[in-house]
Order: sequence, then structure tokens, then C-alpha cells
Amino acid sequence: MNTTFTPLASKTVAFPVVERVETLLVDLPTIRPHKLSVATMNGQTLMLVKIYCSDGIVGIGEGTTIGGLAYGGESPESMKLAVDTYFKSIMLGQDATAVRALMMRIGKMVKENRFAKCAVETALLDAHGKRLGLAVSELLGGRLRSRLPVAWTLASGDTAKDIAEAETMLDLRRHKVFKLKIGAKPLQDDIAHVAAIKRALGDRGAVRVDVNMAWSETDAAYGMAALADAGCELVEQPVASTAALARLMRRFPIALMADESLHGPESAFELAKISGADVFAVKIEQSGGLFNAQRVAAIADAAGIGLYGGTMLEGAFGTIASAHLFSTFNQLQWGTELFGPLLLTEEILTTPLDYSDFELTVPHAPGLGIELDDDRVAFFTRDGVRKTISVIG
Ligand code: MUC
Ligand code: MG
Repeated sequence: MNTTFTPLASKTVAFPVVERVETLLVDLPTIRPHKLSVATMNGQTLMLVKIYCSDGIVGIGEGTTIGGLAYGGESPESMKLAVDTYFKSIMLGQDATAVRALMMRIGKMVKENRFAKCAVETALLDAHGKRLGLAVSELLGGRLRSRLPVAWTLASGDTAKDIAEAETMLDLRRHKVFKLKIGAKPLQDDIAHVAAIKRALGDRGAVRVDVNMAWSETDAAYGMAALADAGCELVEQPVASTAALARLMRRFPIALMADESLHGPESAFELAKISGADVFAVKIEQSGGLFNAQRVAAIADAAGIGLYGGTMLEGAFGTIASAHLFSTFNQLQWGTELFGPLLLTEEILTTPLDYSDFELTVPHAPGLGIELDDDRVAFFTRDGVRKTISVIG
């Protein structure tokens, strides 16, 4: 048997291949502390993946988490390590145009690591779209809308500050749907906080809450009744257990949304089977990539479950990848929360995203349709010319 290795360069290949994979951690401050029941964020770390292909095309993807390891099993650092140590060798020399096939190859050799897979898949789709002259939304079957409504999260931890922030967003015509992060404080305090904000906004702003699994089932039963009375229209993941979610369904006049319970198509199917939610918060990272998120949305659609475009507080690349996908959904009854880049103090694109009239524009240019400002990113790259690590709480 001939076991001699033939270097790629000397082979005649008909397709462009993955030639180089690069990762970097970019530490960016947030505009204010962002307080969730699981963590307080003073900064966000973007794990950027750059995939260089033999036809000269470069694709970029992004992975983020919330509060390091506070939200789930992956961190930006673990994603970087997984891509550098494991994904890279699986990808090098492979056909860069067969994105699904390459993701299946990675899936066979890498268990879990949904966020890292999402970052890599995003970069491959960005590259392939650029290659074909098509936006990622078109690679995914074609968009049904080019503008997406965007909710804003009020999470300063202070009622008066949150009301002032909501008023500013309404004045700027940037957001009119507000998601309040609750669950860290005693239940009665949280209910009073939500009721005060809804009273102040009246019909000018919709109010929803995200408990990030902090309540017991008993808390949730009491809390959901009180939230409905306060005029709150939706509660997101009040409890951790999916069985408890199903038991809470339709008992109160308030929509129930699943977030942390969704880990891709299989979990979506299980949740749909037990009627565990009125709405799914679809997230590309939680789903394990754009293709899997598309399957989550299809399951929701088939089960009569409403759709919401969720975020892992991604920067521009994860946000726009999500936007391309959400633009293709048959229905997007609850809008999106793709505000991640607006929570960061720094712009990392050569042309900023268009947030206007309460919506985000989905770019039309090939690939993701956005361009990284390499100089700005170098400035904030960990181990680069300057570190912002001291502001990361
Ligand atoms: C989550 O749990 O939905 C979304 C908005 C926000 O502030 O946090 C994220 C995560
Ligand atoms: Mg959530």
C-alpha cells in the first residue's frame, strides 16, 4: 500500500479548499453593566474565526457566550482552543464550497461544542456567499424580509435608570419592545420593577421579561400571574426544567418562551412534543449553527409554536449571521433581539450596521455583507497592542 503523503499544492483539485484557519479573542467593553440573573457583564469577548480559502476568499465567523461560563458549557477561550486544536485539522485541505458536508465531517469528529461549530459554519457560509456573489440569506433559501424588528434589553439593575434608557430608545426610534432581565432579586421586587416600567411606558412600549431559569415552579406560577396583571406580554424561560415549562403553559394570559431549553433540533422536537412553549427563542449558537437553527425553526413552525430571533449578545458577525437566517423564516411573530453590537462601546466594522426606525437592515452584499475593520480589531485583540481585559468583570 502506498502511504506516501501528496502535498495538496501538487494535487490538481477542482475546488477551492480550506488553506488556513485563524482565531482571535477580541475584548470589548459594554456601554453599561448588563445584569442578568446568571452574571453581570462589563464587557464581551468575541471569538472571531477567519477561514482562508485557496481561491483567495476569506470568511469570518464569531462565537460569544454570556458571562464566560455562566450561561453554558462553552467560553470564548474554550471555543478558540477547540477550533485551533481540533476543528482546524479536520478542515484543512477540505472542499470549502461543500459547507454542509464539511460541517457533517466536523460533527462526526467533534461532539457538542455547538457555539464553536456555529462560528466555523458562519465563516464557511460567509466565504461561500462571497465566492458565489450571494448573500448568506440567499444561500439559506432566500429572504422573506430585509428589515427585522429589534427589541432592547433593559438590564441596568435599577428601575429609574431602565425607564430613562427606554425613553431614550423610544426617542431615537431604535426600540419599542423591551425585555427586562429579572430573577436575581426577590420575586415581589422584580414584579414591582416590571410593573413600574410598564406603567411608565404605557402603550408606547411592549414589556417582556427573561428570568434565565432563576425561578422555582411555584415562584413561576405566582410570578406569571402577577406579570400578566402588570401588562407584561411574554415571559422567557422562567424555570430550568422543560417538564415544568409544559406544566406552566396556558395557565396564565401571558406567552411562555423557551430559550435555555433549546439546544438544537432534537431538544426543539422534544419540547414541541410536550407543548412546552408558546414561542421558541431561536439562536444560531445555541442551535449549533445556522443550518440547525433553520431546523429548529421548521419544528416550531410545524408545531404551531411562534418564533423569536434570539441573541447570545453577539457582536456584528454573529448578529448579522443571525439576521440572514431570521430573514428567511416563514414567520417571525415575536421579532428579534439582535441588539448585541449596540451594547458594545466599540465599532469593529468599516461601515456600521443600519439600526433605524426600530429595525435592523439585513445586508444585501455577498456573504454576510459586512467588513471587519482590521486595525480596530487589532487594537482590542487579546495579547495584541492593547488589552481591555481589566474592564471584563
Ligand atoms: C438570553 O438569555 O436571552 C439576550 C438578551 C440579553 O440581554 O441576554 C441574552 C440572553
Ligand atoms: Mg433568554
